[in-house]
Amino acid sequence: MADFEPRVFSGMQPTGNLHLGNYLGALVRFVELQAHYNCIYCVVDLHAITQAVDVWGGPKELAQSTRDVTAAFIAAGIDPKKHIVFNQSQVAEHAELAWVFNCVARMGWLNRMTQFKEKAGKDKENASTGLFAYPNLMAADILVYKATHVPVGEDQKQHLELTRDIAQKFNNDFAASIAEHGFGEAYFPITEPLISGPATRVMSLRDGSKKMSKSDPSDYSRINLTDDGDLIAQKIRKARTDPEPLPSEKAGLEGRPEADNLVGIYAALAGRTVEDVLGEFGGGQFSTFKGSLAELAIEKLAPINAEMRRLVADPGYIDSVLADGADRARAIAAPVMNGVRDIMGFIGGKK
Ligand code: AQP
Repeated sequence: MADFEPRVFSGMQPTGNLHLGNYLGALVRFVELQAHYNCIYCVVDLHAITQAVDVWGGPKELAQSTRDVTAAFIAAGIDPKKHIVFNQSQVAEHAELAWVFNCVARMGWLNRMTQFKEKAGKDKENASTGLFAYPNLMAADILVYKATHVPVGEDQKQHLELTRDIAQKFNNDFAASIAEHGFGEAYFPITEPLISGPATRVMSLRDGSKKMSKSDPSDYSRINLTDDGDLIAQKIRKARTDPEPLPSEKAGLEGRPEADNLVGIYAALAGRTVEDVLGEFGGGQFSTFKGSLAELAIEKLAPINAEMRRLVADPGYIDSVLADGADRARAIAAPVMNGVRDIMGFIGGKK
């Protein structure tokens, strides 16, 4: 495989408030990776509209959520000057490459995607075709920058495997044209998923078998980055648990998804191991543990919350960050897309 310049890309949907799952599963890692890579972080508004309008809320809510997610990125520690932060719809190459990938990916591949099955639910006939083709757009988001590393939560693993399959098929199907145009033996990298945030799968506070999600109708299922201290404490107090005390060993969490989730959240926020946390709280009542968890969550999230509020109060600044990021993203994406046009035989590729 040809050498590709290391580059990180990842995105988050502006479908509502970012929550603790987005934070621990992805955002914390986004921030760390800045020290080692050139990073591109995208607010994926074209993905948000794949769901029903009442889920993403309509035009005004979409604009607001896009600014909120951008504010969360910056408040959590992403530097939009050193790296790139922008919203997807400002760089048309994402949608253009996604169309080509619609023609590379196979129906059978997409039919296996569990996220579509979960989000479409029983009413598959009524899901948008965009929701079905979502993973092709995600592959385009990543590959239009030839990104080599993608930090995500566990739930996105399958989509990243599909991204790798699409890159491989494109490189194989058009190998002769890729070589003929001087791009060597592979045009797209086979991207590495980085699934290693402090908690790669945070579950709902109401149901330990469902992941914490922005679009869950119950606000008590998640801790939003915008929640104030009182609300965080209330949500943790009301989080579902079982009647047993906490175990002292990790094995004792088996078959107890709610307990497992809360202990995992504590460990991730504290930067400690699950064993260590159980060493402190094992044998005790949930109420004591929940009190400490609430304190810890408030301590970690309050500074981010305060900074988000400050940033959101200045939409002009947020919009200027997104515009500047989009210009710099486009400067990388445009030549990659031009190369695709040449490879595909589209006349007038070079601009
Ligand atoms: N519960 C989670 N635990 C760990 N990581 C998570 N991520 C999402 N939920 C969890 C990671 O956050 C990143 C951004 O995800 P997204 O907002 O683009 O979409 P999503 O995965 O579909 O998240 P939601 O909250 O479930 O959104 P809705 O409800 O709008 O679909 C990804 O890296 C994801 O893995």
